[in-house]
Amino acid sequence: MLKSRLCDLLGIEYPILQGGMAWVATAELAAAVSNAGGLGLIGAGHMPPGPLRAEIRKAKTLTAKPFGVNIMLMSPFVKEVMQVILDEKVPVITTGAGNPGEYITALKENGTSVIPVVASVALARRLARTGVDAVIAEGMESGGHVGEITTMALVPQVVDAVDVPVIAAGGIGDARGVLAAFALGAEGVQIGTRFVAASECTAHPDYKNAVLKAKDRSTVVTGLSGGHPVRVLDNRLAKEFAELDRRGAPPEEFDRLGAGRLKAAAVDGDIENGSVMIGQVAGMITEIKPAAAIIAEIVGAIPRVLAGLNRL
Ligand code: TUI
Repeated sequence: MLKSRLCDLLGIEYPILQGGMAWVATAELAAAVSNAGGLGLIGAGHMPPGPLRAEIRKAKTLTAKPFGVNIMLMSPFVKEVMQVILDEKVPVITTGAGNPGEYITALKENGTSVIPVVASVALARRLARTGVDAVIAEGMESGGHVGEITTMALVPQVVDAVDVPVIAAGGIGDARGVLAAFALGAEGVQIGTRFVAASECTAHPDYKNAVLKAKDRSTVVTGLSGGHPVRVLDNRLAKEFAELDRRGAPPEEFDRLGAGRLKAAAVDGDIENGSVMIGQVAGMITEIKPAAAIIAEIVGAIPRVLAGLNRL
């Protein structure tokens, strides 16, 4: 029912990619999403090469289907991490928070599909010329590091600018969002926040419950004045960041305040002083269930949503 050229490209049943959330998207979640017919990803974040290799090997024991790794290009380990991807013959990588240009040739020669996240038309255009397999156009509804444009405005502009398949991300949590993205010209979707509330997600229970408790206006973007805008739950830490924004603090102060906070939230469950990186769709997520049930629910609701559109 839900098919696109992305399915053939990546060897998956449904064109649904799981967001590569650092500290949240571990081998267990990635394997569960891949086993359910989507593309699961391990979020490498700032992981050093050794632990990442172990996580990739664990995922290989949990699924025989293709899975990927999301690489955060601001990581201090990015060069070593790329070598791990090559050694382990990871079939797909997505990249975030930067330009993966210098790594593309080696990855392609290795047989790894490269799918960068872009938050602007200019970067999409530049990267499409370097041989990437697809791009993820991520709107500012997403959790974590974000650009400035909404999914609704960004996706069709990226679709018009590049020939490779475009995957929409940001603000997509159910079948309505998936079909809206396809209406904008996307050929796939990346879903993050909905999978935080997957049973297989190994994040701290309080982090997962923060998604269930969140309403439409529960997140804010911090760091807008300091160079790295990040969408997070509006908690005590977010208010400290807002104070830095108000007085135009230098980027180092943002980095110092943010250090270790994602782990504090996702692993230790400190959802007041930690960085709870969830998107605006959290407001419509009300239950924890297996990744396979989430995907089945999304795919199963497509005909009903389509029928509603056809009645217009
Ligand atoms: O990367 C993400 N989301 C993330 S990364 C992350 S870890 C982090 N922790 C603390 C501070 C900052 C990050 C948490 N969430 N999404 C993909 C994404 N990439 N969104 C936006 C971008 C992006 C932004 C600017 C990609 C490229 C870019 O510019 C590169 C260039 O050269 O123009």
